[in-house]
Amino acid sequence: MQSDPVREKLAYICRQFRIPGELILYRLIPNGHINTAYYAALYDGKEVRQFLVQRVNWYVFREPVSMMHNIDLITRHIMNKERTLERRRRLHFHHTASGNNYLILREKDGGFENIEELSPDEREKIMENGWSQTEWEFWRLYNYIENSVSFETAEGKAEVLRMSGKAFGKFNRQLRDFDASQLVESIPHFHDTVYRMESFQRNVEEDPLGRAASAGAEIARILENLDFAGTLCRQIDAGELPIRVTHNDTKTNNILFDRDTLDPLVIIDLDTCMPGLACYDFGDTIRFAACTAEEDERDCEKMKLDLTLFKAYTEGYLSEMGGVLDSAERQSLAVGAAVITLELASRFLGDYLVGDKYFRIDYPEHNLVRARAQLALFRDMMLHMEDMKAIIEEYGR
Ligand code: GN1
Ligand code: MG
Repeated sequence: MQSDPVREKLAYICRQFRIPGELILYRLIPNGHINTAYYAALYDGKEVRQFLVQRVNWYVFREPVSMMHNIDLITRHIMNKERTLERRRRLHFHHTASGNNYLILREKDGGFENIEELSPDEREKIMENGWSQTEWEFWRLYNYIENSVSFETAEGKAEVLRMSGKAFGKFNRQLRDFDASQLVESIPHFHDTVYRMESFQRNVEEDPLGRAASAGAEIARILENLDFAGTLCRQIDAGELPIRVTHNDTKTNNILFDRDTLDPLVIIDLDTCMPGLACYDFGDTIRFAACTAEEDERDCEKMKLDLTLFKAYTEGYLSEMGGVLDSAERQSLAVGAAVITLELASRFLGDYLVGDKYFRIDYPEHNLVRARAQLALFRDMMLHMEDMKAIIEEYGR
């Protein structure tokens, strides 16, 4: 039989996480721009068990061990609230023999080496600069949620948006009494839009690959909106918006729904759960799914805000969070959608300028195309700001 290095690595990882049986099937799960995930099925002679095996991008998540600790605390907090033990409604991370919910490995001598085999001193050295090398890899393994489905876009379905709003609204509500001081910021300044704009301006000035000339119009569009970009940061500084614990990456593909009933089962990708604003979570789903084209649509004419989908999401979200948000927060929701969209445009474009180090790309100008699509959506959101606010008022009453 031909050797298959991916299969061998996944089989090794499953053994380290003490999963019995033989790896009979795996496939790459293509969504997500940062981490790399595989579906894996193992058969132990009696039953088939299915898992998600995921390599965490250490360059992006500089303190992955702390991040796994965050996730552990958050999933436990939610579990305690829910009192439901149904396996399909929770994320369960498996542990290695030394009790870690992660595994750090490297390829060695045609096989693999687990960092736990090294001395504490050697381990510490690797952990310190783990993000800046590619030799050591950070992996985790959790339960695969059966008969579930996720949505890359809402595909025009208002019901998907309504249910997504309910799911993220409930998630925000469940975390309202979570003590944020327990969390390590997995990515500092993640939605600090002022900081993001400063980094972007630095990327433009340095222009290390000479790409800025090919993106002049897009750069100008971002720079002319610097003041608007700072809106939420100014409100935070003025103490006008309360800091909550938020998900911060609320794309609809981060919710697993029951395939038959569309019941939201579980929210995944908790990597960026950190202190944040309610409007980040509200806004990022709007950006991703309440629109008429995909995040990387090449034809910007096709990219518009879809107010029917916006309305559906608002209804779902406020059915959970309506009684929790104060009036300043409610008013920030529509602005949040536009700020998050502009912020992501600057992140995509900044990454394009420095050589695509952060977001995975499928073709050379992918990040530029993504930035253009986000800017088109941003423009349409600004045109419909008052419409968005009116819908929020309607459901927020
Ligand atoms: C990244 O990896 P993924 O697809 O969950 C990014 C988000 C962006 C998103 C855009 C850690 O999310 O912030 O909004 O791409 N995640 C991180 O699709 O930077
Ligand atoms: Mg993510």
